[in-house]
Amino acid sequence: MGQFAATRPFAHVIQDLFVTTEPPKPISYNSARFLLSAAQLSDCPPDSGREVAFAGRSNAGKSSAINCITTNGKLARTSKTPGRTRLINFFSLNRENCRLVDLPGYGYAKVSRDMKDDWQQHLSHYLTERRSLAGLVLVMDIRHPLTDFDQMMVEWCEHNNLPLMILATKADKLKFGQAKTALLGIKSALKDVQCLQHLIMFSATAKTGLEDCRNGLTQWLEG
Ligand SMILES: Nc1nc2c(ncn2[C@@H]2O[C@H](COP(=O)(O)OP(=O)(O)OP(=O)(O)O)[C@@H](O)[C@H]2O)c(=O)[nH]1
Ligand SMILES: [Mg+2]
Repeated sequence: MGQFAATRPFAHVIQDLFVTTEPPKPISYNSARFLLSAAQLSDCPPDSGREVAFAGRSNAGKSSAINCITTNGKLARTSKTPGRTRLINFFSLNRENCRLVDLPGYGYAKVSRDMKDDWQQHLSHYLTERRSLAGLVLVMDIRHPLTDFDQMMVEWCEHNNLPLMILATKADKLKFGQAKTALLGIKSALKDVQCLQHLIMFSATAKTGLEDCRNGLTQWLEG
């Protein structure tokens, strides 16, 4: 004991015993990097930590929303052609084991029935089995909100107690008053939905709602 005690005050030794790790860094969305693409659940990264998945109709603007949030226009591939994102794409963040997930869009008509069934099966497998899923971001075009599929997703979240955020996106396509009315319509239609934690008017091009969206994601990812 002699030598150690002689060079370090006792109070510091005690302090070191309790202060073992530094507090984690705040999440920075600019840090997002492509991690991997998965065709099915077994290809996904290990199911630990926390991730937030973006779901919604084909062409709704999921990949564009992810690119806007991460300030990286090239991160998630976007396209005018619906059905672009066919795999589950994972993006890592600067916090260990925190991920954003771009899900394949649903409701894309121009693919074969078999392919559709295949995607839907992978999607529902992911949603039901993934334990690290901390919340779902449902992206819908503010001009065409709450399609049958969207409502199914809302009901699914409600049934499974999964926190839900809705991004009513492409708000730049409407006048502000029209966008506000559309948002109120969604709010009123979903007034009894308990799992809905954030309903945000969004635009990837105008960056509307970006800070609210990031704050909601951080709340879920930091737990
Ligand atoms: N004006 C405007 N266009 C947008 C916005 N978000 C997306 N878009 C456009 O909508 C189209 C589809 O966007 P994506 O982000 O590829 O849509 P997605 O939901 O990822 O589509 P899938 O991968 O096919 O499921 C692209 O042409 C985008 O540029 C937005 O906020 N405003
Ligand atoms: Mg996409």
